[in-house]
Amino acid sequence: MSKIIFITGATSGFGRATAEKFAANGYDLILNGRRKDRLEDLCRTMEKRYNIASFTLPFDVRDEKAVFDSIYGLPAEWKNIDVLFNNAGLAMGRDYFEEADLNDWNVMVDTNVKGFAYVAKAVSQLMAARHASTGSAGHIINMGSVAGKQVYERGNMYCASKFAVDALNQAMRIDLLRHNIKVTGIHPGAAETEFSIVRFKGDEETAKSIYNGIKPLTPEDVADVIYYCTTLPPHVCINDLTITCLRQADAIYFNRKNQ
Ligand code: NDP
Ligand code: 8X3
Repeated sequence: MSKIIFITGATSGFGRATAEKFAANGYDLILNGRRKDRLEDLCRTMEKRYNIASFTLPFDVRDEKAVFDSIYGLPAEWKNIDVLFNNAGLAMGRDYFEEADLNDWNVMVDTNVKGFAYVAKAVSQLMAARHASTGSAGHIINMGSVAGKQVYERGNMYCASKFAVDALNQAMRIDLLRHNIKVTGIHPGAAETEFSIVRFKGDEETAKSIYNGIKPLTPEDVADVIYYCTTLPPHVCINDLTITCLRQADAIYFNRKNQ
């Protein structure tokens, strides 16, 4: 039986690249996101290209009932999840604190914190049950950010949501110890995905300017690191990992000169 990875936010960026990386290494895929057509296209492509099986699980992670019903309703053979890549998330807006849009704040907290926690809770229950019955343990990989390690100007609620991810990553590592579940937090810096287009609400010029003078991470760079974390011996767990491109030191400092 092949191993199974469940990826939230698989319609784009890190989620999509990670789906391909794991499929290329023989994993079967459970893929989530809201854009159903993209999920179905990706599943068909991965099945044909890598001869693996796949299952689409389209839901909005903010919808508590949809999250728990979808995950608990998985067919028995798909409940044996080896790896959860808890990745769905977004930034909305880049405004000064007092000028920020409350709707943007609500969407970020509902998605990056509450939705993130719903998915992890549902899947960790499945992993704990499987560990109790078969002894086989799972691995949860949580998508944080350098924005969850250091606050930057006009990052306010996005940074707060990713600080919460960092706290929940640490909390899961502690509470899930008794089930031998590995928990890994991944904290990338700037990577060129649809992230900035979403953050700047379709303003492609501003989105592009984020990467001026640097060669940012690619989704494939991050997918390679995530895959590596899952290849370590059973007794070894990477708890926390920050990755940036060469020209980014942390959430604030970039070397955009001497291109
Ligand atoms: P993308 O915009 O390319 O991908 C985001 C993914 O999240 C999409 O598949 C989107 O799918 C999904 N998503 C968003 N909201 C929801 C929701 N409510 N329910 C289900 N799925 C949702 O960006 P990235 O790949 O860059 O972002 C992935 C994660 O990485 C995010 O958590 C982000 O905060 C984090 N990150 C990004 C960095 C970057 O520079 N790019 C750096 C550090 C962290 P759909 O719209 O189909 O629902
Ligand atoms: C995304 C990276 O630097 O835009 O989490 O916050 S950053």
